[in-house]
Amino acid sequence: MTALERDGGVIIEGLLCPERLARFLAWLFPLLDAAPDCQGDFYGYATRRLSGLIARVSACRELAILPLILQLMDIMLLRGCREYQLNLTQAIRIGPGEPRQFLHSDALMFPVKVPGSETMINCMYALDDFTEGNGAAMKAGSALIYLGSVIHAGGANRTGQPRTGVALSYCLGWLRQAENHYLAVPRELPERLQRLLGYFVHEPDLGSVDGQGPVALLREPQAEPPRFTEFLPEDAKTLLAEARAAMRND
Ligand SMILES: O=C(O)CCC(=O)C(=O)O
Ligand SMILES: [Fe+2]
Repeated sequence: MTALERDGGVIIEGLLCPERLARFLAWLFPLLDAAPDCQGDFYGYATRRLSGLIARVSACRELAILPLILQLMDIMLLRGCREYQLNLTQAIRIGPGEPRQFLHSDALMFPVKVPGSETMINCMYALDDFTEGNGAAMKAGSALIYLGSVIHAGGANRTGQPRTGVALSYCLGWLRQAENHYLAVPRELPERLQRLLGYFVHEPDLGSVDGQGPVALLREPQAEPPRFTEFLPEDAKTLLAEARAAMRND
């Protein structure tokens, strides 16, 4: 069992080097400065949230595909799906005076339990120093990776300064994503990122367009209409091929 499973969360210190952190802040903070406070007893009233970070903050594209994070997701989420996806990108700036958030687990948005697997894993990157006074504890540039099932809450901010983090969560590839990336992101992105955003077919046959994988649709249209194709796991392909061959011999 990994430390993440045993403890429900792990902090990776210094995951963002100072240069990457500075680049992130330069893009994100002006957007947060201009954003209105949220309105909601869960989201808060002295808290600002900003989604669509893949489109808005180019530095977030690197963050979404950090090799160490994807290796962790491979271990954790491929237990419950054949390919996982980005669930949500959200900057969270908890302002002075915001009380402690309602205790919750982030995976509550998915009304299912999957035997042997989490439905989602969250990565919270600290962009400011998180302190006991402002509601949490880790240094800017560190990341807390925690299970979707873990009960937690943003702590009260009792200081005069805001506390800013960025949450990127990943979920099983056959679930609906919290963020509607299809409407939020531009069409031109690296294919790895497109797949991670949900432009893929989860085998068998979940999420195709005209019998094609959705990434094909994002590219140039083809002259000939492509053949309607099936998307099957390897073991199903083998079984079907054998069954078809046996029928030919009937
Ligand atoms: O920003 C935080 O400290 C946590 C926020 C949180 O848990 C949430 O909004 O789901
Ligand atoms: Fe949460």
